[in-house]
Amino acid sequence: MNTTLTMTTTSTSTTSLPPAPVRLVQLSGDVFNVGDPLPDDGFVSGRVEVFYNGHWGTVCKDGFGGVAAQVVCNELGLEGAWGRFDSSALAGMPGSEDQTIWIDDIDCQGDETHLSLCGNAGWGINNCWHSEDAKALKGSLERVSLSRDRLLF
Ligand SMILES: [Ca+2]
Repeated sequence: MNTTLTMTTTSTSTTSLPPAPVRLVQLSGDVFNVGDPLPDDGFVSGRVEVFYNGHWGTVCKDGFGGVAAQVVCNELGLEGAWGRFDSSALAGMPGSEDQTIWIDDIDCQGDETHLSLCGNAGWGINNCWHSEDAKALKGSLERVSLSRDRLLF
């Protein structure tokens, strides 16, 4: 009698999720979506959100640096300057406390077409607070340096 032994390997590292849209929710409450035109001053910033399972959720800042911010800006159709920043002014943006934290432990290479294609812990798996919500911006460094936001590359 022949028996076949099947070995199943299980990855314990990060996973890659299907492409999911992102958006930036600005401090004003205005939402910047894929393909939206830049404001006249060429500056846009906000909380990074990703759409999954029927609703928008947030992204934890763990692993979210300049490379991940670049992926976000590329996905949004923004070229040029980019960055990730942490801002006390944005930390308590309305709405975030009610949202699911969809992505944590992000690990981007920089050439991903969607943020969700970067390595991460899996949908909804996180150990974060909303005070750690990732933010991203696109704008000139001159404009950024005039703000009170703290740039973290
Ligand atoms: Ca984490």
